[in-house]
Amino acid sequence: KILIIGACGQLGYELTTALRDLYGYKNVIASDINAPKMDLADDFFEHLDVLNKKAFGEVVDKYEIDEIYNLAAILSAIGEKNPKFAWKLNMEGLINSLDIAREKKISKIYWPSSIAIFGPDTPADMTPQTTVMNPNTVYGISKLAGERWCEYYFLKYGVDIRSIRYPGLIGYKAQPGGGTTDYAVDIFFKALSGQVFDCFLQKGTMLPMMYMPDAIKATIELMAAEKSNISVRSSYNLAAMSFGPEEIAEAISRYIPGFIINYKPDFRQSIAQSWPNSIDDSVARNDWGWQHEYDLEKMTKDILENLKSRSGQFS
Ligand code: VAH
Repeated sequence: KILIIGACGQLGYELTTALRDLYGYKNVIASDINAPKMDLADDFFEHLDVLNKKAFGEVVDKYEIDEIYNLAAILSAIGEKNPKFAWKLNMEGLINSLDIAREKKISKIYWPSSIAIFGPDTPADMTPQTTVMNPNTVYGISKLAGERWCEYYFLKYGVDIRSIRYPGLIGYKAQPGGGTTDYAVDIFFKALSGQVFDCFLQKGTMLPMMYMPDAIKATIELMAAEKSNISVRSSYNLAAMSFGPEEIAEAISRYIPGFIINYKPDFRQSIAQSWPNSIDDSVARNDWGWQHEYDLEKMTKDILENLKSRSGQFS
């Protein structure tokens, strides 16, 4: 049985539905501190605060869980507004997960890291798996420290922890939660509703990005990989595409002529500038055969087609 922590989040919601399609919903227990979205509100949903280790252990025992995905986190932008809580949730939530995995002999545990673990003095182009990492956001600091804890629990206690350094994730099925890359989600909704889009990043701010179906595929592939093929127990670099706001706006205006983007950078500009332009993910490609499917053009087409059919617009 699988337990998803943070199942109502941007990644958690799509991972829960993908794993339920794969293994049957009775085998994938969704949990979150927030109320469940409608199609998660079934008898396999638990209200769970990942900081409450006792309740966490009780859920693991109740369902005889043997695989945990801990996706609970405060992301980069919100983390800068509430740094102490971001550190507490991101770190204590991970440590609780690692301890429960160790104490209850959980077979595999997943925890997401991020390109936010890289900092302003990290080589910014084709950033390698191992390099200088001096993050200057609390979110990045917590994810870098978390990677160190993951490797420690693997080496010292044999906990089978697996992790991916996600780029900015773009999906249309669940609202993102306060990240710096989330302009690339909001832009689609604004374009489809005919509004001008005010982008909180400057033109030309290149960032590594990935369409959610690729991120879900990579997560499932990594968790299914042979243990002997996994050479990285901190967290894997992963990449698909890199673009700046003007490029995604241009891709959208090919489908929605006249779409207008304005640039009104705010505090998130400095966060974005501290991250790489592009990522070298050759270790993931070598270890477990990672291969992305969506580039900017293919993603834009897929999102607009799905959002249009969903809202009945332009049908
Ligand atoms: C954020 N979406 O913006 C997350 C992600 C690389 C960015 O970690 O905080």
